[in-house]
Amino acid sequence: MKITDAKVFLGGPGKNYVTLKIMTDQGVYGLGDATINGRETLTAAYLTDYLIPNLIGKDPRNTEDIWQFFYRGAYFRRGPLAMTAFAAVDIALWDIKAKLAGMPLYQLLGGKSREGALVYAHATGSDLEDLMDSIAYYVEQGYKAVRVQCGMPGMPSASYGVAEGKGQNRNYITDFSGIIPKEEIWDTDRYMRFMPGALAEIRDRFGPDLKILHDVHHRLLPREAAEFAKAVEPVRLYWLEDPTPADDQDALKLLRQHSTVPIAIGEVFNSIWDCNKLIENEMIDFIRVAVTHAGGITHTRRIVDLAGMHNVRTGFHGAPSHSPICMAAQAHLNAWAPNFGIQEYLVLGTPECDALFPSEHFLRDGFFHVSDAPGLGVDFDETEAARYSYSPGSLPVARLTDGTLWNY
Ligand code: CS2
Ligand code: MG
Repeated sequence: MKITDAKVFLGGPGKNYVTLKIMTDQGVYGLGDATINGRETLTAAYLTDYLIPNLIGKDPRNTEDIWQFFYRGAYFRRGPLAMTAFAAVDIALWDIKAKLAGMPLYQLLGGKSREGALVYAHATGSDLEDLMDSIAYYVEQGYKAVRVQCGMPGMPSASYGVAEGKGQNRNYITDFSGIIPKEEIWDTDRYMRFMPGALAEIRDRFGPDLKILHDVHHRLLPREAAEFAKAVEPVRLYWLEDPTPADDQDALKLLRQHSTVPIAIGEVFNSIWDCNKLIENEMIDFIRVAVTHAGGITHTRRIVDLAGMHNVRTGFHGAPSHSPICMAAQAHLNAWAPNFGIQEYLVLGTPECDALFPSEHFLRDGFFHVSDAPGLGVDFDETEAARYSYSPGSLPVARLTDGTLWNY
């Protein structure tokens, strides 16, 4: 069996999805995703200029050899762009393998460990009352878990995760007016004074059963994070996400000494080498890699297995910019993973998205149900794809009130 061709498609409804389609001499094709927010043209080029020419003629069933060929063959290993480009190829090859086997992909991973996978939605508000309405909206939709982000009184500019309007699929991250990022002003003191009280009010309003998640988005120094985690402990959060910059694997030591708040980190990680110490030293409770940014199914399941050995559960990244192909691949990993925790869920459900990526996956009562169709269970409509093209976009950057460049 041989790979005969591969194509990269750039664009999507309000998004710059990078979709890979690998074709074979037996007519079976596979789909992969190389979408990385704000750098999409680079992974598309990595695929077109380097990986696809090396794929032609190879046997698509040798997923491991092809993964090693690209990872070791790159010489300059790892990093977000390479691992995302490798991931697209890997996900597409697993799609082909599962289609050849006539099975949904999770069967090749070890079968189902659960029927539905718990998901969480993004509740957001320009102020606390607006956020309360957004939470109520998702609770009415049947969600058991919501992430809560809101604007803070007197904060010089919008804060991370604050979007206008209600309902799903609002874009509050990528600004499609070009690649020059907007600058937001961040005030840690104001956040430390406001957010613990706001989280406590949310717990009071929605009671003990709602799973409440909050994303600090890398904004606090280790000492501040320890103080903040201690202050929010009574709220019994489901998790506190990225309290400190993720590249400092020692930043959580102080926090762990002063608080038992569950910690989730990992969305900016691209390989097991970015998080092995955090996992082995049991500094986190949830690992948040995205299969698209962490080298695909072949590498992500190694991270899941290492996490499982240390009682760390999965909490895969699934931001508004993530492609339905990424979400489908994660749905299969979530159906299998013995140490599954929760899935961030925001993508599927728009008519345009469903037309471009038809699938039988579905959400019911806050649980995601993976399709039993062979392969990933998501398809790609090339006629629909022709409607979309790349539009330059960027993530904001953050500065402190004295102008110091800070973590977005
Ligand atoms: C966020 C992301 O969903 C999350 O947890 O941290 O939305 C993140 O801001 C984006 O993926 C950046 O592209
Ligand atoms: Mg996050």
